[in-house]
Amino acid sequence: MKILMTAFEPFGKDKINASEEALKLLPKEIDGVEIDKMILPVLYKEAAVKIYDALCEEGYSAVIAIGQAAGRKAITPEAIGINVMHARIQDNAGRMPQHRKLLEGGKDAYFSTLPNEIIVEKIKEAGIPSEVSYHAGTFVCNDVLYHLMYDISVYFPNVLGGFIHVPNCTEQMIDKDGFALDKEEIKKALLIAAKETIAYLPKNVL
Ligand code: PCA
Repeated sequence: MKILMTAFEPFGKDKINASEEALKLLPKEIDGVEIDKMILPVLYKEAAVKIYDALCEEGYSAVIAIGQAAGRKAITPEAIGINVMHARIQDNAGRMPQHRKLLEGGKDAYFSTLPNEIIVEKIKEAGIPSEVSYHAGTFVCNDVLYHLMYDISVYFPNVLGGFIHVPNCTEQMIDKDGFALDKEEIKKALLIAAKETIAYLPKNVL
């Protein structure tokens, strides 16, 4: 059995992305389950297509997509992806869609199927701030969550999926103020999220 964990390359003014820095620190295997890691481009559509292609090629039991949300003060599993693209900054191809739908005729929203409340409880027990978020924004992370859950509902109904936003990591705060977590702490939280997702999988897929 394998699960896929994705993070993002840097975007905007950032030289690094906290999600990528933390994902790199995770082991290749967790509780006997193989972890495939993938770094996604910060591109509307292409990032989501990369996950779809991976799901077609490999038999994943779960997909945990991860991204950075500067300004967040906690590890925030996202509950919902909405059918909106509206960019405040350019994606890495210079695109800035405004007030558009991700999927014409698509449902308004899809929910994550990760055990978000359990993940939050366990991360808090480890002394790391965490809460469920009900708004993944309208940039590329929301695109990935919406399309991942659309693809799962239509093509891969046995796969668990969802998205986790992480705060900035301390390395990004050299020339700015604001909240950040050590990348080792973020890694610890993501490890807990993976463990709880694995524990939540139906026993017959193990
Ligand atoms: N965060 C952005 C996209 C890539 C990332 O790490 C977002 O929240 O949409």
